[in-house]
Amino acid sequence: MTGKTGGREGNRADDLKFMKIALKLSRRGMGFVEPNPMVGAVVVKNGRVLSCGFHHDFGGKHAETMALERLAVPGATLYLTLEPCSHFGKTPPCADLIIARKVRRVVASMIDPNPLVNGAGIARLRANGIETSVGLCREQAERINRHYLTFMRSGMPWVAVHAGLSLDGKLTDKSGRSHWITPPELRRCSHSLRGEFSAILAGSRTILADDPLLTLREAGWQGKKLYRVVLDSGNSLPHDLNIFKEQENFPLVIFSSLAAANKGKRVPRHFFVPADADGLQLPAVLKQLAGLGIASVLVEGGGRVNDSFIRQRLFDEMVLFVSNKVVGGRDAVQLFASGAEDLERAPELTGCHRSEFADGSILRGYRKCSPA
Ligand code: AOF
Ligand code: ZN
Repeated sequence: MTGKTGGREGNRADDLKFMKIALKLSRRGMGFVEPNPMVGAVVVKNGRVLSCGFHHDFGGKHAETMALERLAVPGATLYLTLEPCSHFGKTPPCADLIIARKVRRVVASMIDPNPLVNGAGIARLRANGIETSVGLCREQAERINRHYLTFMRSGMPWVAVHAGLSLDGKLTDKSGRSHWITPPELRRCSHSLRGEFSAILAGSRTILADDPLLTLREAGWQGKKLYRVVLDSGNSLPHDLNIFKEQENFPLVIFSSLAAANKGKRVPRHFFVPADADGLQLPAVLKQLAGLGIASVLVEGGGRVNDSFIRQRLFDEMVLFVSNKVVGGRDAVQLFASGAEDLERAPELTGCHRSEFADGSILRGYRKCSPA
């Protein structure tokens, strides 16, 4: 969708160059802004960048305000990775600030699906004589904000399944040990991966077997709030486990079955949901997480939990850390142990990206049919 209300069109190559800067900027809010979007803003006049901004953290200033608050820029062009807001939320409408600053032209990557905005930001700019254009780098902008868009459109979090595998798709060796399947270099990356999400989720078996902290200790993520979600249908986690530590920065959320509710709540955010032969009903779990404002979940296993998310097609993305080892063995746990009904219905990834390391690789892709 593009539209003009006077003034000359900008140079396409320049538009692309400045929008790329805005997109790159927007990513600096990654991990800190959810469930709100990552947004980048660049103010340009006569081919020069006058100022820029991005959304730093949840509830903070919007990107447009960061870029325009101390600047009167009559005649400038503003590049935005998302339509400006038109509503009074935690902050006043950015569309009004853009009008007040006398911006001549706004180039935005996409319309904001937030029902409070949904085209009204762009409409207000146009009604005030500002030239607008929407859709430049839309695909890239949508991919960057895939968590936000899924959460806004479906009311459910974006789900990524994460696993460390041998070259032949095993999560463990035949004695059931998993810890050393992925080499140390890749394991470090897997910690940083947590930073991109609002929550990490694991099953009680993994928690009991490994007693992990499931926190985020990598540089660059200080101050980030990361929910730790544990599926414990029987409500029987002993209180001395590491997972009960550090709840201030890493709030613990537990899900147990309705049948285990009589054992009481172990943490303030302890929810009881229906269970069936498969375990806890995962759509009910995800719905509850969405209710906490969690827009993205990284599923970290173990084998059974990953298998349930894959079998029920309740994932949007897969991030696989693949070592160069061939482990083999009929008893070794596989990534998708229950298996597809047939080849045609096997889950498939698209838009895959592979990073190579000395001792393995990281494969990242979206489930075909997922919105990204
Ligand atoms: C952001 N950052 O840079 C832009 C947003 O609750 P509020 O007032 O922070 O408003 C959140 C909504 O504002 C958000 O869902 C989106 O529709 C719009 N734009 N939000 O957090 C930004 N530009
Ligand atoms: Zn705004």
